[in-house]
Amino acid sequence: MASNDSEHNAGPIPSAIKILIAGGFGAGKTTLVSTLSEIPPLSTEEQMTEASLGVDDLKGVEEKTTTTVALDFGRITISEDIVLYMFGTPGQDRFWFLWEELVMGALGAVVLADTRRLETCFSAVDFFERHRVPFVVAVNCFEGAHRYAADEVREALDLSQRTPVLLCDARTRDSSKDVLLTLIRHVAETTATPA
Ligand SMILES: Nc1nc2c(ncn2[C@@H]2O[C@H](COP(=O)(O)OP(=O)(O)OP(=O)(O)O)[C@@H](O)[C@H]2O)c(=O)[nH]1
Ligand SMILES: [Mg+2]
Repeated sequence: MASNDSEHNAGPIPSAIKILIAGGFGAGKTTLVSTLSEIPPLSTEEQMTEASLGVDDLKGVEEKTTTTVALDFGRITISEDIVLYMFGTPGQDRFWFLWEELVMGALGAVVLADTRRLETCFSAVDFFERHRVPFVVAVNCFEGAHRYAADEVREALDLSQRTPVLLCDARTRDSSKDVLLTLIRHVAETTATPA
């Protein structure tokens, strides 16, 4: 049988790292995954209909017309031997059950906090603390919303000093890359010196 040269020269299979991009409804999770992904991201965006009125909490994000109903998926190659897979969680409370599936095998997480509704990321913080998954909090700065300092956010969310908090703009690549690098460093430190 003819051999396929490109297959033979492909080199070692890179290690895969799974991380979650989480946070409250409308915090910018889908945006962050698509900003960072080197492949066209998979997203499961659906129109919000009148059926969600009274079910989904739209306060502060009334202009939002679509929402993630399952997950976002993207990939970024860190080096020849490390590939990172990003899974964005759905933001609505009614899809909360999916988080238990998504967290399996995750090495770390980004919790996106929304400056317009900081309280919507409480449950994500709580979730990763309970599952002992190292996470960073990235405060996605929306125009016109109050600008919090990182330390104010740390205090409001009652985070330990070890948990990195940084401000970001999920729409820009450099800022989103900073978030990812901070998470990778934090995961490495946490693994080396567990709390
Ligand atoms: N001004 C501003 N807008 C942003 C930023 N990040 C996201 N957006 C916008 O906010 C809206 C919602 O972003 P999404 O990425 O869909 O939020 P999400 O967290 O995935 O939302 P759900 O999946 O419904 O929970 C989009 O219209 C984005 O363009 C940001 O950093 N600044
Ligand atoms: Mg989304």
